[in-house]
Amino acid sequence: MSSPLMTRVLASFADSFDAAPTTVVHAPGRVNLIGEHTDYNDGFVLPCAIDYHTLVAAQPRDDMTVRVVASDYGDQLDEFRLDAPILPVQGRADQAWINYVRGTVKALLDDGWPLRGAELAVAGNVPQGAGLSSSAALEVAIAQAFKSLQDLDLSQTRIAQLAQIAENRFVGCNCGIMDQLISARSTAGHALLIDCRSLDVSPVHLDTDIAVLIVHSRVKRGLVDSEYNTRREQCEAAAAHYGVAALRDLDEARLVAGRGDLDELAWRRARHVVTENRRTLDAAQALAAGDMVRMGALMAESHVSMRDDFEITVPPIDQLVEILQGVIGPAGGARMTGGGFGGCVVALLPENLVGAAREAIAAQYRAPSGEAASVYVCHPSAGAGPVALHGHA
Ligand code: GAF
Repeated sequence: MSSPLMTRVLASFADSFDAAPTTVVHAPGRVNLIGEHTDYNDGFVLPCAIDYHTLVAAQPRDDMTVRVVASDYGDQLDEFRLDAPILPVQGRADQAWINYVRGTVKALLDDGWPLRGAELAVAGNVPQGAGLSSSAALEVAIAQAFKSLQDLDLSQTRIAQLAQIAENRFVGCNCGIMDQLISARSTAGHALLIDCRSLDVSPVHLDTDIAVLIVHSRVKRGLVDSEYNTRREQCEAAAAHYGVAALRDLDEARLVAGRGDLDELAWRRARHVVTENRRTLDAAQALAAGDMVRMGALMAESHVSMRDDFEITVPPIDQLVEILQGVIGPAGGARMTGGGFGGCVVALLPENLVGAAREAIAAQYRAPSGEAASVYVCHPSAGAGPVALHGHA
């Protein structure tokens, strides 16, 4: 756990509430290794949590008021009551964080959890707007804070589901379950194979000599919401054409045999999802076996499928992937990660190639804005939970 982050959340709590918290919890951001746009098709994903987190420091109140201070937003304070309607705030971009907090609290209440008032300070270091799930980390951390404060018998899977409900119904983003589930349930040192239908998870060990490199393209993810929703609709239309509940239920033979009069675009969208599910299952096996040549080939195929069939990459992202593939060769792989239209590329590569990858990106890549890419070397982190206060308080 980053000590500067802990110091910041404790200072924010002390300044705002004139006390020390009784509990501190964390929830990590994530990077998806493979399995893109498969979660809302009831399919498979293979993300890992990263060692960038949201921390929430908390203490209980003896009334029904919740007060939340956001260290990352100039110590803005939000206050609302649990026994009155909880409504979203509209408008100001720098207040958007409030809706993730209120939405999660409302989802907990609607699910029947007997919440009591609390004072909360929030601080995070998950890069924002990069597609590394800073919002899922915030939602999961808020639910985790109430779980810890009140000793609620709330499973980590239910936390993820309620966080997703907050995002879908309160924030208004129609995301799948991947980001919240990996933040709530991951295991340190492992990626997590998630079956997004059953919500069964299987940790997959990552060799410690393999680095997880995340490269932020600095391309603003402009169309992400509208394009994301369009992709969901196209997938649903394709599933309806094939008469299946979700594209998860289709294999490649049926995809071809049952095409009929399905239009070319919807068919390509379906082909991405069907082949990506197969690649994700294969990738979990390859990683578990330490077969980085196979893993790299699957990551390369995944990128091509996102570029040509699902059409969610952009030229600067394609360029970053090519630069990384040139450095890594068959020793690992690189692909775009996350919802698309900008954001980040993920690479798995031997530790001893990290320096060369950094140099190649610095020498060969600039975003359309002229900015250089940011590079993060991450370690697969544990999922949300309490953080020991010892030595900090
Ligand atoms: C975003 C969504 F939030 C996830 O649910 C997932 O669909 C992803 O895009 C694409 O794989 O991160």
